Amino acid sequence: MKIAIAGAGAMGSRFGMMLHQAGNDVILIDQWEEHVSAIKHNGLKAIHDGETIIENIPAFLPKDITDYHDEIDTVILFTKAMQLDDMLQSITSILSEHTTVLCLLNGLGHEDTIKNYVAKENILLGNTMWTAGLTGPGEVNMFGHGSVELQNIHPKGQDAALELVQVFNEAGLNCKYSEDMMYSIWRKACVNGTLNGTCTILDANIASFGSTSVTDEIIRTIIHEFALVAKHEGILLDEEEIVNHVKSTFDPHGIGHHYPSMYQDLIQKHRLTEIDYINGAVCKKGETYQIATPYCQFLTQLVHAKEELLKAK
Ligand code: NAD
Ligand code: AOT
Repeated sequence: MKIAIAGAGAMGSRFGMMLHQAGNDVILIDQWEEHVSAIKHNGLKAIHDGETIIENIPAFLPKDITDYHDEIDTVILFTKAMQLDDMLQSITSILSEHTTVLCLLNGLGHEDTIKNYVAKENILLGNTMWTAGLTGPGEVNMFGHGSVELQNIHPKGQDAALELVQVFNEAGLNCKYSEDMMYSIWRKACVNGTLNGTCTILDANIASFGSTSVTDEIIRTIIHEFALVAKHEGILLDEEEIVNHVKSTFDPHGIGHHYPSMYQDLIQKHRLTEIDYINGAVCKKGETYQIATPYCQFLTQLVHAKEELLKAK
């Protein structure tokens, strides 16, 4: 399959690497010049569970993608939430009526942005429990195991969705066709809503956050707030199952050593975060539905305060 990764940061590099290793025709698109240049000159380097792998994968800056004329079967969107609109604007030249676009970003509401650029028949929504971190230009650290879920938003997109599930599984990405992707998106939003802001403010990885005496109460309260709001949108979250799902990530032999992407952004790189698309989105919806979401609100405020203190950009 001919696949373009739109946003070849930590996760885009991981997926690009695994899909390329499985024999797909992959291209990477990213605006970070040093990163693209390093991949062009030295290949994409990954430390995969301690072992170094290098793959030569074509990499492009967005300004150069307009010169690219091969038909792309699938675009995988992997920017941060606040970068999605700009990315879609810069890749319109590679989107044909036969191009399927899969969104794997964390957070809520991305379909509204994508619908401005892509026909509904061509949109797939998904999410992933894989993790990754960039260690420098052209270098990605990938450890632990994960999974992917995806689904078409229009019945006409189902064949493309099922084909992509197969391509992902051939690449070892452990992918499942979701029968209810909006539920899956809210379930993953609960993972990020309980772990990303908290680990960022506490300067902790997932396992450390999981080890405190107050963690259980924090995650239950946040998940309850998500569930109250989701219910207003017709999505009935199984809170107990989701609490256990979040706790399953604490295992230090699994992905417990992962520092969430929000931590990587704000604490390590002084970048603005996706908090407004996770806990912040739940607060905003809560205001509309007149549901109090005090833990989500406080966490959103703390993360924004930290962004200010660190002069995040
Ligand atoms: P990242 O910041 O490492 O990568 C995003 C990349 O997109 C960057 O390299 C950036 O240069 C590029 N980009 C942004 N706007 C662009 C534009 N207009 N044109 C070209 N390139 C552009 O982010 P990430 O950690 O890979 O996360 C991507 C998404 O996946 C986020 O929604 C995140 O929450 C989610 N996620 C991350 C992890 C993780 O472990 N890192 C795990 C699961 C999900
Ligand atoms: C994560 N991490 O989604 C993934 O870093 O944004 C992130 C992220 C799977 C399980 C637990 C955390």
